[in-house]
Amino acid sequence: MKETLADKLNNHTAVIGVFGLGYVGLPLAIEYCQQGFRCIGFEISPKKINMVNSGKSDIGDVSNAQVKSAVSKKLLKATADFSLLKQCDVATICVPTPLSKTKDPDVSFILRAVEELRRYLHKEMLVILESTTYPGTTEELILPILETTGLKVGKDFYLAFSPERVDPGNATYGTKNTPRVVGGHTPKCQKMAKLFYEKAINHVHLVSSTQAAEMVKLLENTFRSVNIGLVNEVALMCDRLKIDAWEIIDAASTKPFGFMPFYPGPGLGGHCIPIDPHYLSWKLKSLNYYSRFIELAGDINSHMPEYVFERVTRLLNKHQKPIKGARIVVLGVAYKRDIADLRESPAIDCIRLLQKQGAKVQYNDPYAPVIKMEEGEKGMHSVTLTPTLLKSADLVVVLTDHTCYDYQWIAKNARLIFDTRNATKQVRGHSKKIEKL
Ligand code: SAJ
Repeated sequence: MKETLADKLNNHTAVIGVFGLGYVGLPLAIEYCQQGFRCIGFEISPKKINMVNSGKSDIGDVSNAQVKSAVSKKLLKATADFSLLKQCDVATICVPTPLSKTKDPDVSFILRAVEELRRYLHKEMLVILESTTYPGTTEELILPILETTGLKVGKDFYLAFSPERVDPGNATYGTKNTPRVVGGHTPKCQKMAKLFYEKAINHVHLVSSTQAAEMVKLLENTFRSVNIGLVNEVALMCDRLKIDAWEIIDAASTKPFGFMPFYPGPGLGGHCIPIDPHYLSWKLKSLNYYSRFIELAGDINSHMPEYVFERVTRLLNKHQKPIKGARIVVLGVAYKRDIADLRESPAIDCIRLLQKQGAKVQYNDPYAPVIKMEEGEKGMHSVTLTPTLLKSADLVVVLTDHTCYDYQWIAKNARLIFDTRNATKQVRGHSKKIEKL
């Protein structure tokens, strides 16, 4: 009697296929290797394939030792040979879902993975999409492609959606202890997906459909984008009211119920929060609904670099220093603290705006030694932070509040600081030279 998928999951002989060994796929594969499952990572990047197979990780949340251990135990291998999908009992799709130039969803990575899956789909296979996408993607886009094989969903193979919830750099929550939301296309699909995730993840939360699971993720990230947009607008209001926005937010945070602090910043970075809500608004537009909150928050957040530029110009003027020729040192260019990721980083937009008006900008970021600016723009290298560098700057701008910086030392040596992250809140004795967003 052929072993069922349930049997293979229960005796840990199921082979797990992971499309995309990025910040979602690699931690997921490692989790399953640690439970003794064999995992095959399907990658299009030869560099990534060689790196993983030589026991190395380029993902901050996964150590080289973890990859080396999984590879040496022959539990993990990376490959571009999609025919190995024949050996897989589960296939999770963890590929990027960016926006196109016209701000429409770009599901081409998902489609490329599903096309390969179609060629090797077999009975008792479980397919799970984890990439963040608009409600309906799993049922309207993926299912029809897989059913061209003649296999029936819920009977021959199983299909589910479970949103990834990776928070890069989060030392408390990782793949294993972050609750998983799972929606199956049929009850049997859901049952199999639940059984799969329970083998490596502490808590699984079931919802009634793949659309519901797709919508959960978009609510989570739209919630962040809209609240960050709100607090960025509060910063603009407080600027006009001559009130310290950070003081207001800290005070509001003393309310033990009904409030959750978000903080102003130079804009929205990362590959999720600036992008995911537009997947939702795009889908709703196709249903003749205009998602006002999403569009408004997107507008406010995307204009924060221009606001930072306006504040910097105003501050330099106050010190009789024109922006043109001003020597500016930027601290931190990653899209958020204590990580190396530069994707959609608003810091780069801020630097570009300053350079465009003739400022002489240098940056320091211990996590980002190089910034590859756009086509035709000169790349930049992180400069070493020295007292001389700080003293010679007309202005030091904190754009990313890495915790490795000694802000007291920076304030001691800098002549003037514009702090967009309230990173200098613990600094004593230099308040006259510090202005905050
Ligand atoms: N930001 C602010 N003010 C805030 C919070 C964030 O300006 O109060 C900025 C950050 O500096 C960053 C951007 O927003 O540029 C996104 O920040 P983020 O903390 O949401 O970080 P991400 O995008 O790396 O991770 C988020 C996850 N973060 C948290 O839950 C804390 C989570 O929403 C998702 O797991 C993840 O996106 C994802 O993959 O969708």
